Amino acid sequence: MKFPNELISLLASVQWMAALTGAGASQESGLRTFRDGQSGLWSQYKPEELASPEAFQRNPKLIWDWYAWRREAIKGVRPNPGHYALVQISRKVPGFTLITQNVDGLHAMAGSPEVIELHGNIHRVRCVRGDGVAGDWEEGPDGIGLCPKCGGFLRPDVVWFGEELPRAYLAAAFEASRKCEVFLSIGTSSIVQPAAALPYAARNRGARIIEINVEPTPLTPKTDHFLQGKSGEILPELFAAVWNRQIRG
Ligand code: BV8
Repeated sequence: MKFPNELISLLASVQWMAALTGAGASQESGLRTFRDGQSGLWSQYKPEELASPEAFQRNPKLIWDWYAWRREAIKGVRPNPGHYALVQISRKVPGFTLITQNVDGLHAMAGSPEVIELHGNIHRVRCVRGDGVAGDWEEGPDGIGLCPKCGGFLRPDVVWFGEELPRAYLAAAFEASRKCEVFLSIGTSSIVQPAAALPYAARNRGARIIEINVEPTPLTPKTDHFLQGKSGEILPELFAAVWNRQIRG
């Protein structure tokens, strides 16, 4: 992809950058996106219907099994070149903050040193009664994880619709968005709040907004650069166009 010179010189000198990723950033690792991720038995459900405390209350087994199916689908999935390019970019930008809506853990697997996981992580579970986080767990007679401390149900350590995001993570994400000179929105439909408000918080402080997506989103009209295409292709090309040039001096 040919990048505008203005974009290349902007990035070559940037000191503060915030990047927000969505399910599209993991799509080229072979993970279907959140909205079109349902297949087989699960295609009869909308993900938003399942990813909620009410759904778990109503039918814990169904929800527990949905996450077990998703964990299974993620097994063996590896980061793609887009994840690795973000690790490279973080080494070039002194004030770089990576924020993700994804729960797949692929950024950490790619080597990103710090990731703000706004919506939690599907590989972790926690007790429905408290905050104890278990890495592995016993399952009860109905196949649902049981808390080793209180014996109550375990649940995935993710943020469901209608649930508050971890306050410290959200505060850190807004702080980075307000401080950055460049906000990079990658592979997200820019619909789910409060994550979708982050680029606007950056823009309101004068940051330039760059979006990478295979199709326009509600954010696109507000961006300074809309790079249409796959993030696993565009991010490595963008890194080469900006920072490799610096390496050659
Ligand atoms: C909150 C974890 C308040 C779980 C997720 C009405 C009723 C109830 C709530 C609301 C309502 N209206 C608004 C709300 C708020 C709600 C919300 O925003 N709803 C939306 C649907 C309108 N938000 C919440 O409920 C949040 N909590 O508001 O709490 C509160 C406050 C205080 C106290 C108490 C309560 C919680 C939101 C978090 C929900 N959890 N995930 C799980 O994963 O199971 S969100 C879920 O959707 C995913 O994690 C994902 O992050 C998110 C958005 O999806 P995307 O990542 O954008 O993925 P998507 O599939 O949508 O799009 C993929 C994009 O990639 C597309 O644009 C596509 O074009 C692009 N793409 C595809 N391939 C590529 C690509 N791009 C580049 N390269 C490619 N190769």
